Amino acid sequence: LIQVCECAAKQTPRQTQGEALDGTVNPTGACSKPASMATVSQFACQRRTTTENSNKKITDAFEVLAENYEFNEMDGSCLAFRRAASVLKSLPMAVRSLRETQDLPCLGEHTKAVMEEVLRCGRSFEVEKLLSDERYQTFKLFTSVFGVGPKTADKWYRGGLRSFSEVLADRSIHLNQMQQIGFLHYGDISGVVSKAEARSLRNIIDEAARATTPAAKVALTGGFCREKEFGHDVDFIVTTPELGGEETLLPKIIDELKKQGMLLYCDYHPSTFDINKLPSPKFEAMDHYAKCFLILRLEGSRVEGGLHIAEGDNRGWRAVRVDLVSPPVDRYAFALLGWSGSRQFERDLRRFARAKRGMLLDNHALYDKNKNEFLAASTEKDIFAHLGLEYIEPWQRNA
Ligand code: DCT
Ligand code: MG
Repeated sequence: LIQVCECAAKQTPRQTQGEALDGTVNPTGACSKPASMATVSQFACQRRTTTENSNKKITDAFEVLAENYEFNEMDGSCLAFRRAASVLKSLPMAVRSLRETQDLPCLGEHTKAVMEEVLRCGRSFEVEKLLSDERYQTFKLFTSVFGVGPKTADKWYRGGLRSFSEVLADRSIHLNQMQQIGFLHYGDISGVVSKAEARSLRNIIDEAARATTPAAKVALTGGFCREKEFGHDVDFIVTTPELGGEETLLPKIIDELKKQGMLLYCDYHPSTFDINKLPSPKFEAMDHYAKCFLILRLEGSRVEGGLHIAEGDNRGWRAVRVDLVSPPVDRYAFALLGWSGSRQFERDLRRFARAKRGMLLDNHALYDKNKNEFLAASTEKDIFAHLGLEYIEPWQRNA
């Protein structure tokens, strides 16, 4: 059944080729393709993508569909919509007609159909249907809890559960520690972290690291190093100038945070990194460095401009998710590049390395399969240079 777009009929006769629905006029009057759309790479690591998104309506629609495919474990379709969204995010201007996008990579029939609907009607019926779909809504709700992924959400959903109160009342469900803490701090950690809060946490982690290891190096990574205004957590890479010093670094930082009364939750994973096992024959999403997933108590008095919390919340503190990763210093650049994101940017860096250069890139190393050798790097720029890529600044990696 083809759903007819209601607003197509409402299009006024004045709206001709070259004029968009919002009334902006293409100065050439023709449906010409902006020059910058003609040469877009299929690889996100060859595009510059800032946090300014001129095509947010379309990319939001794509992301709902991608997320639903993820819930249904349809990886191919999920990736197709994520790739298409990523291409549109890199464009410096809003797409006004489907014709403008004819030379863009990563746009298939389905993505184009959704895009056309959004361009014509301002919304996609497929997306709207999904947003009011019980299964989608329930998965969205359940996966918003720290420690609950699509598999658990699916189990709960198939068990007939639809709300938190039903989950919490069900005696057959045993929440693990992560999920218990997820429910306990749900209000705080399902919300977003602000840039000011991230900055304050940077100082806190910096002080905690240097209190115990004066030469420790702390770098803000993840979404906040890409200049995002908000994130779901704050990510840091921490290391020491001398090799091996990083082994005790995380436990010391964790102790220090505990001493300060900030540690609400800590899931620490010691390093399983073994240099002799490189290069990894298969791509692994997670690296082997020591890391910890934390929930910290952040005092409002430490945040410039105050906490990002609901009006009327007078606790004076909030819980925030913080990830710390601790690579050996000679792996620092690879870890930093791997954690800087975005996910799509990282995915395409690895895909580009393999497909175009015959190299294997992960968060540990870069291996040249043609020469059978590892390529050393002490900065992110070194890695881009080895790959023969123009350097892309972190704030341009919001693919
Ligand atoms: N990462 C990745 N592949 C994954 C997960 C993460 O390459 N499957 C990398 C890219 C981003 C970085 O790790 C940190 O992950 P998140 O915190 O999940 O992402 P983010 O970009 O920081 O987003 P947010 O602002 O929501 O935290
Ligand atoms: Mg993050």
